[in-house]
Amino acid sequence: MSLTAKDKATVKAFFAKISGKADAIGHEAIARMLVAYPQTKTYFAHWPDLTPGSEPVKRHGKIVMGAITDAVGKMDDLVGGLSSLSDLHAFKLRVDPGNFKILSHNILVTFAVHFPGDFTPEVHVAVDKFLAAVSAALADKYR
Ligand code: HEG
Repeated sequence: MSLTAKDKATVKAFFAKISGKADAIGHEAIARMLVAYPQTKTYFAHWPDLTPGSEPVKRHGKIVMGAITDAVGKMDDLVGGLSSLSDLHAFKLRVDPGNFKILSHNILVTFAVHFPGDFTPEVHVAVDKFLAAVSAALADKYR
């Protein structure tokens, strides 16, 4: 399951390509997650508005995509690099780690919609492996 050197290079090249649209991608991925998997809304009950296009959804999309883009630079040590973020999700936010897979799915869908040409099967598998590795690192502190 770990990323090969080729996977890592593919992920880096793809994220370089999408960087200008990262905020919009993040927004759409979070918006899709909340609409298509409404059970995820429980974690955001404190937001005034959870609908697509709302300020909190936009803000959170930007924050999450920023953290994922940052993780691209930490691919050789995701567990170490994401340790404080894992701590936050495990002990403060108490997000069930199954939700990481749900968000990853919505990110992949959003990439496919916005970059149909660049999101080849080869990119798909490399980015899927990367998001799974990010999710595993985020779940590292749970027990
Ligand atoms: Mg999490 C906050 C990253 C999945 C629920 N998330 C955050 C923050 C970051 C982040 C960077 C801000 C941390 C801070 O304020 O210091 N989240 C992040 C990543 C991923 C992820 C990289 C997966 C790839 N988060 C995730 C999932 C859920 C969730 C699947 C729930 C379904 N995150 C969550 C909540 C907050 C954050 C409830 C606090 C949001 C707020 O109150 O603004």
